[in-house]
Amino acid sequence: MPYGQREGQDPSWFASSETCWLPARGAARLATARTTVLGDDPVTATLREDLQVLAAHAGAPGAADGSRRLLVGALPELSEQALGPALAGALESADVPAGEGFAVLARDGEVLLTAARPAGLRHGLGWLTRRFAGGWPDTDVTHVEEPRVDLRVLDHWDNMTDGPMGVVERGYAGDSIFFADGRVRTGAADLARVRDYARLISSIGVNAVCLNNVNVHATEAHLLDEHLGDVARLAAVLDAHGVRTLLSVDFSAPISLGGLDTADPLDERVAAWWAETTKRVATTLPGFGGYVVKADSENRPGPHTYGRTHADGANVLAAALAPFEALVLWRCFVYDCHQDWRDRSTDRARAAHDHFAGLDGEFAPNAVLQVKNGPMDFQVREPVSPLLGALPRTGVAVEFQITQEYTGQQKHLCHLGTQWSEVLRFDLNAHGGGEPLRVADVATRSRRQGGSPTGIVGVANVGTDTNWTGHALAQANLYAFGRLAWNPELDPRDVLDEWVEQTFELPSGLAGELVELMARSWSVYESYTAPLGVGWMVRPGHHYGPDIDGYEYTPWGTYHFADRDGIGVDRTAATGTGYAAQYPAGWARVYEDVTTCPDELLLFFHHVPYGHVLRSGTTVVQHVYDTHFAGVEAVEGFAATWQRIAAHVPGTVSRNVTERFGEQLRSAREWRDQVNTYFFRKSGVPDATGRRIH
Ligand code: GCV
Repeated sequence: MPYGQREGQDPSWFASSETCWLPARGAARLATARTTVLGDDPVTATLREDLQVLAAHAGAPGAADGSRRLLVGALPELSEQALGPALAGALESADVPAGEGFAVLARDGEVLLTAARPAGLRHGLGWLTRRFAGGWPDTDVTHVEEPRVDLRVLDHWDNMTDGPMGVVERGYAGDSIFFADGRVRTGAADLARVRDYARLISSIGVNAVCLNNVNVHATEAHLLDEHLGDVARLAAVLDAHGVRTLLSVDFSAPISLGGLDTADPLDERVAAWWAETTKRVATTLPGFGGYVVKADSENRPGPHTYGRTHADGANVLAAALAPFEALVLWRCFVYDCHQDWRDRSTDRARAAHDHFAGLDGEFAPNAVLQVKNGPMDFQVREPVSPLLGALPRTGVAVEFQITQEYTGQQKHLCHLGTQWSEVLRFDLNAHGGGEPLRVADVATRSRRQGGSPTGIVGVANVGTDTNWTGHALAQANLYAFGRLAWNPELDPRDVLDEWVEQTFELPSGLAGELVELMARSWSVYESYTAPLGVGWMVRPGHHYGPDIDGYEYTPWGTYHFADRDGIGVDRTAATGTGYAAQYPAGWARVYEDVTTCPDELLLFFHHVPYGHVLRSGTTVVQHVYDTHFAGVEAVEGFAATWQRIAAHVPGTVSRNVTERFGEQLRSAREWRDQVNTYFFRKSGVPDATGRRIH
C-alpha cells in the first residue's frame, strides 16, 4: 500500500495521524532484518518499541530474513561479542561523532546504527529509513553524519484556550496537539499523537520544541506552576525521542505568579523568584531546554518598563537557567506597533537592529537572540535581516515561519524550503563588505567555533488535522525545515526529491513533475501577491487574501506609500529612513542605489515612479500586470499537473490537494484582479498587451 497506512491505517504504528514521510516502505525493509537494540535509557527503549511495532506491522511472524541483521546501540552499549568480527573491525576505524550525530556501518548484510548518545540513534533511524527505502544495502556502507547546527527548534504558537487568535495563533491545521480547553492534553490518544509527532520531528533532526505561544496569556502563564505536572508528561514523550522541551514565559510572571510588585530584572527579589521557579521547572520536566521570551513587543511586558535593557532582561533568566544547562531564547521582534502612519521617519524595518545590535556582547553565554529572517515579519519577500550579521559575540538563532501566515495559510501551495535556503546562503558581507558571512555561517557558528549556542528556529505548522498540516503538501515545509536546520548546505531541491520519494510512490516522471511544481511554488505565490518586495497588501488581522490599502493607514508600520505617481518605501540613507545603511558596506551600497538594487526588493528600498524601468527591462507597473497574469496561469498549470498525479496517491491526499488547488486558484484570481485594478486606477497606465483589467 503506498504512502503509509492512510485509509485503514494501522493504529499501532501511527496512532492518530498520517505517517507523512515515514513510509511503510523504508521502515518495512528495516523490519525484515533480525534486529537487536542494546540499551535501556528512555530514547533507546522507545526506539526498540518502534522497531518492534514496525516488525509486527511489516509482516507475518517469520518474515525476518536471517541473512540481514540490524544492530542498534549507543557506543557504551556495544561489545565485540554483540558486534561480530566484521562490524567490530568497521567500527574500529569509524570516527563516531561525539554529539548528536550517528554512524551507520554495513558489512556482509549486517548493519550497525550507533552514536555517542542515544539521541543520535534517533536521528540515525531517520537516515536509515530514508536510505533503506531504496533497498537493503548489498555493498559495504560507512556513513557518519552529525548536525551542522546546534539549536534546531520548533516554536509552537499554541494557546491553552480558544481566543481571538484561535487555539493556535496563525495555525492552519486544526487545533493544538498539546492543549485544549485550558489544560494540557494528557489522555492516551493525546499522548499517542505527541509520540507520533516526536517520531516525525526527531527523524528529521529537530532537537527542541517550545510548546506554547510566545504571546503568553494568563492561562499559559500557569504552565510554570499548576500545569507543570501535566507538561512533564508531554516532556517525557519528547525527551524519549531526543527532543528537549522549552516553554514561553511571560516577563511579568514575577508579578502575576509570584505576587511581587515588580518584574524589574535588576531587583533581587525578581532574580530569586526566577531562580526558584526555574529550579522547580527544570527538576520536574524531563529534558527541559529553557525559556522563549517575547518582551517589549506587540504590547507584551518587558525590561523597558523598568528602564532596563534587553540584556538585563535576558540575563536574569539566563542566570536562573544556567545551573540546568538550559537556555533563554530572547526574541528580537521588537518594534513600535503604535506608530503614526503620518510619520515617515519611523521605520519598522530598522527596529530590531536599532534595539539589539548595540547590545552585542552584553548577553550571558546561555542567552540566544532569536532573529526573524527578515526585518519586518515573514513576508513572501524581504531582505535578510541585517541584525543576523551584527551579533558576533552573542548566541543567535535565525527564526523562520513554517506556518504560512503570509504565504497562503496552508490553502495555497508555497514551498518555503526554497526561500529558507536562499536566506541561509545569503552572504551578509558580499559586494566587498568583508569576509564572507552567510546566514548559514551564523547558524553553524557554535558547532564550528564553540561559544554561545547558535541555530535555527521555525514556527511550527502542525495541528490536530489528520494530515498534520491542513494541506498535505505543506508537510514538505516541516520536512524541509528539519533537514535544512540539520544541514543548511543541503540543496532544497534535493530535499524536495527526498520528501517526494519517501512520501509517495509515484512513477518517476510524475515524481519529477511534482518536485518541479513544488520548487516553483514560492516564486509563483510571490508573483500573484507581492510584487518587487512591497509586502503587506493582505487583509489586516487574519492576513489571508488581498487588501492593497488594508495596512496603509494603521499603526503597524507596514506601508507601501502608493500614490498616483509611484510606489515603494524610501529606505535609503540619502533621502529615506536609513535602513539600507544597517547592512555592511557592500550591501549598503547595492541597496542604496536604485540602479543596483535587485528588482525583487526594489520597492522595499525605494519609492519609484510607475514608469521606472527595472533591471529586467520592463516598467514597474507593467511588471505588476505581467507577474499577476502569469502567476494565475502558473496556478492553473499546477492544478492541471496535480490532476495527473492525483490518481497515484491515496484518496485522502488526492481529495485534499485537489480541493486546496481549487481555493488557491480562486484566491489567486482575486489577488490578480485586485492588485492589477488598484495599480491601473492609481497610475492610469494601461496594460501594454491589452489584457483585461477591471
Ligand atoms: C505570535 C506577527 C504575527 C503574530 C505573532 C508575531 C510574533 O505579528 O502576526 O501573530 O505573534 O508576529 O512573531 O510574535
